[in-house]
Amino acid sequence: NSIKDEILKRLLAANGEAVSGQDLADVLGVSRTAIWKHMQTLQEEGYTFETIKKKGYLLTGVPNSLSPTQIELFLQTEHFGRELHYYDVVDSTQTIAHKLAQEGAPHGTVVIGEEQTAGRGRMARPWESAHGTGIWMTVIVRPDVTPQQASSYTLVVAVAITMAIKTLYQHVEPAIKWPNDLLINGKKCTGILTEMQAEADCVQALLVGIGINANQGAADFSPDIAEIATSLRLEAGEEINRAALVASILQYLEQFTALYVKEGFASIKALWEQLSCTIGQRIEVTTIRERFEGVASGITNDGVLQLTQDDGTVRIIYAGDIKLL
Ligand code: BTX
Repeated sequence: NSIKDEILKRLLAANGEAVSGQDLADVLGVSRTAIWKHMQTLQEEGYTFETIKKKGYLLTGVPNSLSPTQIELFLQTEHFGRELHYYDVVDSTQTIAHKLAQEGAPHGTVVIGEEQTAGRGRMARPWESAHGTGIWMTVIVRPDVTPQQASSYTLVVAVAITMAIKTLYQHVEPAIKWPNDLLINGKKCTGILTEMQAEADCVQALLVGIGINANQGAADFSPDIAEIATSLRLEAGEEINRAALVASILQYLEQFTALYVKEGFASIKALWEQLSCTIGQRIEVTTIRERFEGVASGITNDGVLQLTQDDGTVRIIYAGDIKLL
């Protein structure tokens, strides 16, 4: 709703000053009653105001929510996040995105839930997604690439998220752990789950699930993950504006996706290597079939991990979990 957004923009820009309802009505060309109705809606969304006699509305609090209104305040993309499906509680944003993609949702469509009751990671592992604390979202991407090429897209997403976090929280140092985690000080703060709808040689859609621990405190994680998980707030030492972070991620993602479609993963590889904590490390790899160790020696132009074993043989890893030793 654009009038409501305009009102909100003006209230935010007023920076602690009251804004007169009459002025708002005049500038936006609507009635005082219309303004009042929009203020009611904003209040329902969690914005708080004081009404100051003869002066107008004073904004006293904004919700830390991921409502479209909040995100649009920061959004600078062309496609990503321009169609936004926002829910309070969902089973998994992946499930909803799969359905929307099948129904033809456009490139860049985003699904967000404040809480997931059945959030999932790879291989059906559970992903903890408590209410209002994190960013639980799926982006529907329709890149013009083959299913084989698409396997490196998770790495592109990891780069985009890392860049967004570094831009907004300069003293936080996220590092990418191949293939789909971001660690801060060795603990997991973000996971990425990329699923695909494809035909033999054509990608219909990638469903890019992004889970970011934003405002959890240490006691908010279950005992299962308390030792291995962290949140941005714990690392940055400040409350995280989730809407601003979502907008920044979508902007980097739009940019890097365009580059990736045009020039392939090779064009992002150097940046990935720079942002990763994997290369040069001794690691243990677990695949569905086996477990082995070696030094992560590099990554190919397709995003495949190269591992040098102690006897000098080089193996390539398409999929699996790694542990930094
Ligand atoms: P993964 O398989 O690499 O990691 C899953 C593992 O991470 C779990 O087994 C558990 O040990 C740990 N874990 C679970 N929850 C958390 C958490 N909140 N913080 C840190 N560690 C955790 C990673 O899979 C991919 C996760 C994608 C999640 C997004 S959220 C939006 C979208 N919807 C959905 O259902 N999944 C994706």
